[in-house]
Amino acid sequence: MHSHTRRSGRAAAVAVAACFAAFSAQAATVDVTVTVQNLVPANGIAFAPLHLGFHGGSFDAFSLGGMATAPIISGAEGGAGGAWQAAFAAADPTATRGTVGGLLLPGASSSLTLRVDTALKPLFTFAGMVVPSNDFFIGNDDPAEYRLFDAAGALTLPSITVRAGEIWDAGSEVFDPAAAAFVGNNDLRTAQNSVVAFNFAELAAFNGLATGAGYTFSSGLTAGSEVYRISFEVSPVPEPGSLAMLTAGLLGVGFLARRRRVDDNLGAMSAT
Ligand SMILES: [Ca+2]
Ligand SMILES: [Ca+2]
Repeated sequence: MHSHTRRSGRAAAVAVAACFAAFSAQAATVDVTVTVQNLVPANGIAFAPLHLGFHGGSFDAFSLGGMATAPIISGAEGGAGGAWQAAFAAADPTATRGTVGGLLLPGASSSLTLRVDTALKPLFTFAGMVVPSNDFFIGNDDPAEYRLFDAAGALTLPSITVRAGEIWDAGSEVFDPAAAAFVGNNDLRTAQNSVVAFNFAELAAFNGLATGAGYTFSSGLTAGSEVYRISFEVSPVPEPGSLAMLTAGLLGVGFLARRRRVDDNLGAMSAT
């Protein structure tokens, strides 16, 4: 009778281990909530919607010292980002892409949840226009700069904080308040024909202008000022397939437990 119990116990343990192994094989896919926050004080810079993607590393939208091309210009001039999204999709067809937030005013935040395969897409890339400006943006030059997930699928980088000294000038549009988004007519532009460079000091040249949100702009930034944060939160996704296997496995354990009781009863009966 005791040997029956031990054998049934081992079988149950094997069944549980098997179904949890099947479950964790699917656990590389998780729901990731991306929260963006504008960290600057009132009356400072705002941000256009953030274009973002989880990916494998093959999309590089721009480089320091290089001419800005259509993808990053579409993010930096006006913020629409259509060419950025299209170029990302072409370079990395399996990337999980999205856009979060509307016009993100000082102090505001916004969130988006995406389902991400952390094994195939451990890297994070982003681009968003800074306003008021003609062609300023935030984004990562190196596609591999932000690795969010380790090989086991654990989130190892819970947030990215952007400082004023990391704001880019695309070098594609000449500084001109009359043509700058948020304070002027964004449809006007004069080609700059320069290269991508760091530049936040020029933002102060918009001080005193009325913004599209109704406040009078005041930059108030130093290079170390935190201007933007992107935070990540992960929650598990039990997929229907693995959930069914888990349920079947647990039902199997129930069956073994019932059979053990029957075996024990039979043993007890034969002993009489
Ligand atoms: Ca680059
Ligand atoms: Ca410029």
